[in-house]
Amino acid sequence: MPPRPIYSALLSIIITPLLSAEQAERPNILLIVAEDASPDFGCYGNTSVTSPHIDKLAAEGIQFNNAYSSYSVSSPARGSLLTGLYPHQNGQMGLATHNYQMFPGIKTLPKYLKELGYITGNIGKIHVNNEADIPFDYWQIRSSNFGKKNLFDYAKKATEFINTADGEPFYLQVNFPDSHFPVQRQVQGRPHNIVEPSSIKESLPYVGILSPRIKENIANYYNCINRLDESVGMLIQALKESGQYHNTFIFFISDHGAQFSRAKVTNYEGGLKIPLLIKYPDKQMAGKQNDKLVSIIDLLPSFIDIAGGQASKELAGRSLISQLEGSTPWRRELYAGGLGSYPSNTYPKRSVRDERFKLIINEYAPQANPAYQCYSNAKGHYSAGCIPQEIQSAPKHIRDAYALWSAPPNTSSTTSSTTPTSGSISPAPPNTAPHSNDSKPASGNGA
Ligand SMILES: [Ca+2]
Repeated sequence: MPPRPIYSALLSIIITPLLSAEQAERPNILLIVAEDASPDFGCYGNTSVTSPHIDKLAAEGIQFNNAYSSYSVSSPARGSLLTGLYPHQNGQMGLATHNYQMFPGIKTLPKYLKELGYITGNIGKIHVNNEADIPFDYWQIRSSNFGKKNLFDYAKKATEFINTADGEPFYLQVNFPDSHFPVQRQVQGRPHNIVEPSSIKESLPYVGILSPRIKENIANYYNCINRLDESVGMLIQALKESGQYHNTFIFFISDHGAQFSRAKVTNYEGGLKIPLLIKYPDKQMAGKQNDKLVSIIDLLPSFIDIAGGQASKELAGRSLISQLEGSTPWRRELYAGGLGSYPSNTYPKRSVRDERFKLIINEYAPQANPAYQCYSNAKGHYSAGCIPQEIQSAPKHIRDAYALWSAPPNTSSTTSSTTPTSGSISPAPPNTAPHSNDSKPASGNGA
């Protein structure tokens, strides 16, 4: 055997230890995406739901109490997740179902992470166009599965993907269908813990109305949350059985808020506020709470950070891993968009908020808001909306909040929102003009 050139020998001495160290520092990333779920979990203070698996992620990780989506409809929100950009920056300003799409050739999450040596997988719906620009190595269960059937398949596919990664660092995104409408009470025996309408004593804070019909919808929305938690439990169990749990960052979010009046498709708190939890591979952040303004646009920079890369400053978001702690200044304002999601519902709006106030621009005002009309018809995806008779029988300050949503001014500023009651319809102060504790509306469709 001829002697190896000396430079080759030196190179192997230099490179081998570096690669080993790099491998050891490259954890996996699991992103769990709920659908149309506001922060209605035990860890966020909801006592009507049963969410032990999600609560455990919070207990063993960091819980964000002021996390927001960029747009309260699926495709634009998920486009932000995949690009680290606001919808107007990446082009995905409406529903993929209605042929809205990102700008051709745009750089997306799997492109970034594959460059950094990660194997990338997606399970469940993506709902962003064009798929050619979202080149996951593995992609299974492409349907929306709003029927919520065969939920164990998501865990089974996760095991299959992790085996495919074969020890290489991986990014896996799992998109569950709960709690998108229809809000089924139970499907194939799930959830095991059923919430009955008779147990619902309070409306959702931003809805403010509790008729028997709304009560049943809220109970079944909570059943979706319970079913989602069971799905998360099965997925975490699969990760543990793969042997990779100890070396995986687990993120949990929703794409945007629940589909009730004054929530999804609006720029109110009920539409934009989302849960966000991060469980580190170890327990260094266990039990931490964070109140800073964070967003779905911050996820991609966080993943790039974990993977050992450096996110471009051209991205709108920032890493929640290395830039949130310490003395680095964090943002003081956060933005959100809203176009209407599909042509017949077009009603553009933009909002910006700080820790106390939100400003919403309704570009088509004083034209009536089509989202209000959709919800008041209470059909299809909007079936949990409040109908005119329910609104008319509500106290005056609630009627006024709905009237404001129906026909907003062009610009409205509001009190805000980082408090536990944020987004709620607060009691009208005596001898003052009634107001909503939250700002103006939006329009759009579900998905
Ligand atoms: Ca959605």
